[in-house]
Amino acid sequence: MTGLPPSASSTRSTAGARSTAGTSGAPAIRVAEEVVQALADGRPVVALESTIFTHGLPRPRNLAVALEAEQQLRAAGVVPATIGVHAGVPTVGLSTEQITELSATDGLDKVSLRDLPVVAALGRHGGTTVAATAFLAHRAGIRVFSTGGLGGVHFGASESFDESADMTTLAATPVTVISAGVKSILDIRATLERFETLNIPVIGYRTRKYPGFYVTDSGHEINFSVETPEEAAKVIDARDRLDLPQAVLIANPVDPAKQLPPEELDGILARAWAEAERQGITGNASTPFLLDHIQRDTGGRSLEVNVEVYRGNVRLGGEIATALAASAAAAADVTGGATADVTTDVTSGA
Ligand code: PSU
Ligand code: MN
Repeated sequence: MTGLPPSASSTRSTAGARSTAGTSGAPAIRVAEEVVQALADGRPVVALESTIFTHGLPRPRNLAVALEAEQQLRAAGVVPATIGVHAGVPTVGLSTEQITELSATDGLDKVSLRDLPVVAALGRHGGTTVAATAFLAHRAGIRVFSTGGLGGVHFGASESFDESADMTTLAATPVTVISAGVKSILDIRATLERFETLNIPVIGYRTRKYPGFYVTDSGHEINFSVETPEEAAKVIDARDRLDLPQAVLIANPVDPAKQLPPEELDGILARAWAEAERQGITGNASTPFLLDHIQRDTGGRSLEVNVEVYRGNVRLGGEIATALAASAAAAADVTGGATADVTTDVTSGA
């Protein structure tokens, strides 16, 4: 999976050489040269989202966390690709200057996949959600994406229909997403059911307990776990050889010593919901509101857990990307580049 699909073009080619995008001639997606090179060389790359620092974390911590994640990956020999929309350009591999600008801009858009053409056309800045980030990462040829918490099914969704497009997008986007579960404010049971319906595999990293973002164990069981990055890479390679279209979700729990006290969580969430209801906060404004409430309610402890969760996912994303790069290199050695997808000596009688 090296090289760029036709819709993407590198920053070097924005002048036109590899420009492919429709009538305007401007590339639809800008991919940083460093990312293009790393992918072409088969070196590990990890995508990072931008909603986490445009909408998820308070200033000035947001910028520090975004830059730290990039440094963490570089220190592990992995190329980071922070993804967002800068002045209408969906960008895979934002520069430090662009990340700094986005993290300090007021009122910028939270961009899910449906919003992408709109902010692109209107030339706006935006933080990309898991859905939009996964789409852009995949279009650029990146296989691994680390985030904090995924979107999912909100409580009361059977009436409100409030379900994140993260889920349906991941059903059709064959990347690997490392998270610590879904956002703490969601209906986790319903979200796990939805992942099942959408054929999205959920795999615990060294656990069969689905993590609860702020807490190590949400109380929900999952069917499978892997013990090492190499084992995760095998699952991803198997998905690709089967040519399945959906993401693989790796659920990576926060260290139990660093979680919020689990016995406090229900009370914290109940107070946040009650306040959102009192103030009439709904729709995609709820997450920032609830997270901000939780942060103040916990005297900043939730923020520290959030940062810790993200660090853990960035670390594991780097390890899995490295394992995938090694397995791709080994496969190229054995087959001289060609991999057989279908073998004819299948003996089982169906
Ligand atoms: N997790 C957080 N804070 C966030 C998000 C996740 O702790 O802000 C973002 C992610 O970008 C995720 C998005 O993709 O929320 C989902 O939003 P919605 O439910 O509106 O689709
Ligand atoms: Mn929603």
